[in-house]
Amino acid sequence: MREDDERLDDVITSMRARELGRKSVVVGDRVSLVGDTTGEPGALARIVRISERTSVLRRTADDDDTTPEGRLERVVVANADQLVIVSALADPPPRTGFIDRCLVAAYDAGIEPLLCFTKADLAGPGEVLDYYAELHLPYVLVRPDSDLAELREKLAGQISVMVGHSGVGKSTLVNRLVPAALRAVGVVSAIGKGRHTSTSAVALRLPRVGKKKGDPGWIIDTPGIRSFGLAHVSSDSLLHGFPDLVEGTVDCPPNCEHTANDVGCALDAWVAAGKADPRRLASYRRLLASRAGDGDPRDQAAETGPEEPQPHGRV
Ligand SMILES: Nc1nc2c(ncn2[C@@H]2O[C@H](COP(=O)(O)OP(=O)(O)O)[C@@H](O)[C@H]2O)c(=O)[nH]1
Ligand SMILES: [Mg+2]
Repeated sequence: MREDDERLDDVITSMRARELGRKSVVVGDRVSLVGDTTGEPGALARIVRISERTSVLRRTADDDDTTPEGRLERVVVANADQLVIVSALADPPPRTGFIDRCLVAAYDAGIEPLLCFTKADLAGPGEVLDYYAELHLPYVLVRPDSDLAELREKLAGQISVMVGHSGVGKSTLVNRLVPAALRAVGVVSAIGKGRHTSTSAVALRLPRVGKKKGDPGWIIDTPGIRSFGLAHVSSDSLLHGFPDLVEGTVDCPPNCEHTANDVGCALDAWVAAGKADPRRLASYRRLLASRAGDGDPRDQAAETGPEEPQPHGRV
């Protein structure tokens, strides 16, 4: 991404210079270029420096990736300001286990979350908003006939990363926000259930709409992110995604890990006293358990519990 505004839309082909060593360049990185930066056909620049990242969003490599990295955490997006968690209100229904996981990843990465509920023409947000009532999270509702002005306002001046399950309407939304993006809608490959057709993150510059002044922002589409590995997040950091539970841990014994097996964990009493929704504690503990487990990330599908439908089988 370029900083000098008048050349923001230039596309400059560049390659990593040898001095970068093994350091990888990811979407959102700010880089220093040398060489031919004219952007003319055939021009090639070199990336000689990656600026310090203000935020880092990681994911666990997919279980079915046969890469040598295996399940290592990989940086997918750098310097994002906002994580737009896209969730349909119906078809498929919202999965709070996935949203909770995204919230933890956002807070851990130092990125502000924004809930974006699509398919508001099919169902209302009452139930899911009730679940998050204590968190006072910013949210927007999207339906086919909404003008997206509210969403554009929240994206303005920001670098936003969009995540969400297959089928929730991400590509539809990106195409409406950035008509030139031409993202494939409703397409999944025939190989394997719900496989995405594309896995690389792509940054798209939001167009100016009407007479609005200022930077409309960037949106980063991440078709490849299907889960966030949280193995690197401590049980206390995991709590950042559950601010409604934090105060409840004050009376915990030292070194309490807050699992269901921790005798004397004060969270049980906190919930029993009606200070927080028991579903929130259950969700926190599912995340704790999935993080502790060394198993296949497919098992994370169990996180949302049997009470919720699992149309896509993965968190
Ligand atoms: N009713 C309704 N359907 C939608 C809405 N947004 C997307 N869809 C449909 O949901 C399906 C999946 O959309 P897509 O954009 O491919 O989802 P993605 O997998 O998240 O990229 C498509 O058939 C869309 O037409 C919406 O706001 N309301
Ligand atoms: Mg899509």
